[in-house]
This record gives sequence, structure tokens and C-alpha cells, in this order.
Amino acid sequence: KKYNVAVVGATGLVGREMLKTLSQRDFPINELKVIASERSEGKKIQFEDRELTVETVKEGTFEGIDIALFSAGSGVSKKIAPQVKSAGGIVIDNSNAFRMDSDAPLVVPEVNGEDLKNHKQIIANPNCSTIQMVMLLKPLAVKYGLKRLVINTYQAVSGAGKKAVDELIEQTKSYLNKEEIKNDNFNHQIAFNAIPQIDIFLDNDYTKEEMKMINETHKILHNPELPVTATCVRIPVIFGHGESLNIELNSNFKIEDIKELFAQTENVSVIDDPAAEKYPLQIDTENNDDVLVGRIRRDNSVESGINLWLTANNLRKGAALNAVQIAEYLIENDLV
Ligand code: 11C
Repeated sequence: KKYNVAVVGATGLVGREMLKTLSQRDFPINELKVIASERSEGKKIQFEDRELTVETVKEGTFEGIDIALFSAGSGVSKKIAPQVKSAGGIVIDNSNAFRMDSDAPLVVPEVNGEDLKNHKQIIANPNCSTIQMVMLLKPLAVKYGLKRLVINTYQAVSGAGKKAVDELIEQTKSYLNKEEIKNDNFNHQIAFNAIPQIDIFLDNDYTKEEMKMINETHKILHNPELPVTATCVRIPVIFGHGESLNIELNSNFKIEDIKELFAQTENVSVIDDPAAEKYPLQIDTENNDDVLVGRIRRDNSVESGINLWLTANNLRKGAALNAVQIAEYLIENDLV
């Protein structure tokens, strides 16, 4: 069977990656609609041998659509996703709009795919930095139990969209040419700098990105009481988010067993050879869809703790690929 698919936000960084992923994974597509804002209306997008024309949302746009992948910001999702639902289709939404709704499953297929069984046509794709992290937390939770988690992130500018990528490149050129540095997307200079703020500050002085990581982790792991804290930092890298995790476990472990556990985990690769100075890098994620983990070592300051470092491609596993995997899970399990 083939499905009628729409990509909403098709001209953005994630939207384009969604189209690429659908093609690479031979997704069973019948009709494909590419939807964006008025600015892009009429533009042509090549998808395999089809030349698609970018449309805006109009009356009847979603009639007959089985699955709509959304990556156009939470405002658009809140406004448009209900239209897909009432036309009988399923929304897989990459924004923050529905993630904490009790009706919307928040899913990383390898971690909690079974949550899709109760979907009510609107499914949320988690935040990129959360997705890559829970891929490692799940096997630890199953085997040892989680006691506490401390997260520090080192996030790529592409998480903030194409304009943010352009800004890093422009600022880098300006810096090297000793010209004036302009910030539009970031509040501070990002070239040759690190900014300990991703998204806006909330009343508790955490940023929205930090609270997303905490709240989404609770929901995906079905463990709302897990003590989690986070500091999220933007660094001048284009693609790939890095994270340092300090994880306390509920039971004792051998560090070799943890490395083996990750080596056995689907879509995770261990790169961990201190003697050879090998560990995951952000640049390694450009052509690798796995979550890469290394620097796995005991935290000797607590009873049962580990430290590790992970990287993953924020636009692929962190966004487009995870969304397409959700769609594949729905098809494989007769949930469309
Ligand atoms: C960033 N993690 O790197 C953000 C981007 O809620 O899906 C993803 C925002 C989201 O800026």
C-alpha cells in the first residue's frame, strides 16, 4: 500500500531533510504535497523524478492526506494540525506545540514506539537534544534503573534554523576580516564563542530548551519523578549536537557491561578508545544516523554513577529521521 503524504514547512532545514529521508528510506508514497508559507508558494522542489510545486494551506489542502509531517514552528502547528485531523489524517509534529499534551504521544520509536498504539491523530516528535539522549537512557533504565541525571549540551546552530547557520558563517567571515559583527538570530556573538542560552528564559531561570529536556525525558521514559537537571549551551558548530551526561544508576554495574549494552542497542554506535584518542565528534554525525557514544567511564564521586559523551545529527535523528521512523512504525503496526 502507498500513502498520501504532506510535508508542512517543506522549504526549511528540517522540511528539506524530511523529504530527503522519505526518499532515502523508500517511504511508500502515493501523492506527495509540499507545503510552506506564502513566501515560498510556487517554488519547485525536485523529489526523485517528480517536480513538486510548493503550496500554501487552503480549503481542502489536507483532503485525502494520510500522514502530514510538520516542521513549521509551533504557531503553524497549533493552527493547522487540527485541520489535518478533521480531514482524517495523522500529524507527526516536530514542534513544541503538542509535546506535553496528554493526548499526544511523544515518541522515539526505539524507546517508546508502543505509545503510538493509543494515538489520536496528533503525534509529537521530541526536541532534538532529548531524542539523542533518551536513546541511551532507555537501555540503562531497563537494565539498572535511573536514579538521577545531569545534562550539559553543546548544541549546533542548525537547531535554530537556516538563518542561524548563515549568521554563524557571516560572523566568522566578519571576525576574520576584522569587520563589525551583527547578531540577528542570537542575542550574542556566536562565532568563536559559546552562548549558555537556548530559547527564552522561564520564570525559574532555566531556559525553555533546558525545561524541554527535563519534561520530555519524564514523558518519554514514563518516569515523571526522575530527578533531572540541564544546562544547554549553543556552540559555533553547524551540524550535530554534543551532550555530556552524568547518570546515577539504581544498581551496581561493570563499566564493560555498559559499553556492551550500548553496543547491542539498535541505532547506537560506541566510539570509545581513549588510548587511540577516539570518541564521538559532532562532524562524525554528518553521514551517520546513529547516536554516537563514548568517553564512557565511572563517576567515582558517587556510588553508582557514569559519565559519558554523545553526539548525533540534530536534523536527522533529532528531527526528520525520527519523524519518518514514527510514520514507518505506524505503517508497520497498522496504525494509519
Ligand atoms: C535547538 N533544540 O537546538 C533546538 C531546536 O523544540 O524542536 C529544536 C526546537 C524544538 O535550538
